[in-house]
Amino acid sequence: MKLYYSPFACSLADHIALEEAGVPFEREAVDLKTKRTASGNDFAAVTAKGYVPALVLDSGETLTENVAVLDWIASQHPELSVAGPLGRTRVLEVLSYISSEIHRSFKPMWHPGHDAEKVKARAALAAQFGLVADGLKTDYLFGDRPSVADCYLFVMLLWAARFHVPVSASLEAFRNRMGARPAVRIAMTDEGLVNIASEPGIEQGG
Ligand SMILES: N[C@@H](CCC(=O)N[C@@H](CS)C(=O)NCC(=O)O)C(=O)O
Repeated sequence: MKLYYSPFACSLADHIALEEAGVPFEREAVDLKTKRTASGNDFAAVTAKGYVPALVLDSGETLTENVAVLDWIASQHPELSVAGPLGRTRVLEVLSYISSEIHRSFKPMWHPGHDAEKVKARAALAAQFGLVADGLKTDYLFGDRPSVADCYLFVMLLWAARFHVPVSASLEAFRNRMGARPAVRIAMTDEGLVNIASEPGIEQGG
């Protein structure tokens, strides 16, 4: 199994989930501007979509789209899923909200200029994170251990810190809690992410 990622991109969620699962996997960085992989290959040969994450399974099939990749990881590793009749649906509900609302709202932040759009995006994000904070009643979204949804939320909160989006004290505490997990430290170290909130050199994402 091989994860194609870009440092500090949304693929960090999948990277963290695979580390949390404790499974062996290969990983290769992708330059999102040139669309070349670290070994010099054309990323279009992996996925014509040209964006990360892409997870090549041992069967040779390639999965794309964060919601699908994270759902697949949870299906293989029940400790990262949520039990009960509505468990999987609730996780998909959060993953979809993060993907289609929060992740999308960050788009203007990744591009130079567009100051008015950034002001609007920051306000939208503050409201969206507020909704998530209202639902955070335990250490993690669904109890006392993280699911794949927490991995994705954590990455969005790193982006919030990077782009000065205000979030609640409860979400800041969640970010610190996730950030202290050994699997998260490993994934972030692998991606060369230290002092990420103030890291000015990382511009590929969104
Ligand atoms: N629909 C995709 C979007 C993934 C996405 O936006 N990936 C970004 C990094 S966070 C990317 O690779 N952008 C480069 C590009 O689109 O050219 C998903 O949800 O997985």
